[in-house]
Amino acid sequence: MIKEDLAIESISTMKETVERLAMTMPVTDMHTHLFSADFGNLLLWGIDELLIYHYLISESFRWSDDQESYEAFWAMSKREQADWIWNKLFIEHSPISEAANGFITILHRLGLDVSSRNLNDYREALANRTTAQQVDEVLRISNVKHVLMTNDPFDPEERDVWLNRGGNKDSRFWAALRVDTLLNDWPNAVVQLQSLGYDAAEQWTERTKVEVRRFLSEWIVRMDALYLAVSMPGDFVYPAEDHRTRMIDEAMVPVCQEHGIPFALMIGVRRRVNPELRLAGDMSMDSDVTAVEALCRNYPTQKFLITMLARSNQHELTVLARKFRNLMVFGCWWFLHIESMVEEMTKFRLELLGTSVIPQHSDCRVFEQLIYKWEHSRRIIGQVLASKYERLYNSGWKVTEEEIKRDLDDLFNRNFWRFLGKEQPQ
Ligand code: RAT
Ligand code: ZN
Repeated sequence: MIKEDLAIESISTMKETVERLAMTMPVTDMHTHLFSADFGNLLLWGIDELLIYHYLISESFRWSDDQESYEAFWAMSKREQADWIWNKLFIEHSPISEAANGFITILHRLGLDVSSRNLNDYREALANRTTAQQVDEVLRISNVKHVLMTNDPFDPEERDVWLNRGGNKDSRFWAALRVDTLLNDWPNAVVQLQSLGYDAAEQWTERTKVEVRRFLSEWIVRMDALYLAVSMPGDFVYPAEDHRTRMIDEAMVPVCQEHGIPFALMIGVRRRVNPELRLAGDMSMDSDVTAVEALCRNYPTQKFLITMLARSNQHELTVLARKFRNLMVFGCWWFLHIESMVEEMTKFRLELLGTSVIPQHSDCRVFEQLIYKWEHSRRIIGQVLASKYERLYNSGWKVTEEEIKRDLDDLFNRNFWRFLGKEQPQ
């Protein structure tokens, strides 16, 4: 029996409490493409970077005609590209889409005058800030406490930071070792491994296997990587008589187990359906949830963090998480990171899994995006959770503020850290 004086007595107080806590509780953002300031230019921030976000690039081209070539866009300077996008999405049309609306949320929360619509004023307002100041300010506004990066040792600029410049020194940032090339572009991976001094060959020999394991282990240790991560095409099949299955079974899972870390798979991308859009040209596709099922069943002691890109896969994936405790469903990824999908997915996830899910990650590429991605998602997650408490309340079950905090903390932080088997850092 809860102490009567602690129970929240009215539905409206309960809703206010959930909303307030959902908006303000510190969060762990378990998948981003952000970096700490230690990584120099790899950390993107500021007005122009925000406007040339690839989500906005593809939206802008909806308004361009045949006269405006893709090449002409890519030939422009960043500032010119930003001007072009600003005109298309904010001046000539209203910024209704999630990503365009997000830019407005950012301006608003940074204290800029949204109604002026003066892009140069916004640029100037941020011009005198240092990267370190902006990182502190954005983490404060967004209440993001821990940021997981996406770390690829095959990227020469990034590798240099890890090998020669002391790596990440900011305790708010954490590494995740990204392994896409090893799984999805093996011939290229072999060349890279060889150039880094690993004795790997295109043929999957015993020696190659040992060397791939050595590469993974060394980088997990060097980065203190919290998990291994890959994004996979929708036609990923497992198990199969192919390179991916061998790589997973004989190198990646054994190394994850040796280091006691989860393996994150983000499944359902179809890369470059329009190559002219470059990074903005990727599409989603249906995936086969049975690949995840087989992984979870084959490796009951290996943890898998899974998100999928197609809306059509979401329900089945959530049901699968009821069957396997080593499966943690996370985030509303990429094209699903929009108001309506976050609401729909959060609802059925809570209905099927209670609070044993990681409802969101940001996938930010530009630092200030933390502000809008988290603000928009927190609001929806808070509303969905409140509606669940309301149903309980109507049956006489009252919650306390401490219990609301506990539940939100599970969703926003603890489910991730617990799944890792780690204490949540202070
Ligand atoms: O969300 C994105 O920005 C995508 O381009 C991808 O980076 C995706 O999130 C991924 O990690 O593969
Ligand atoms: Zn991503």
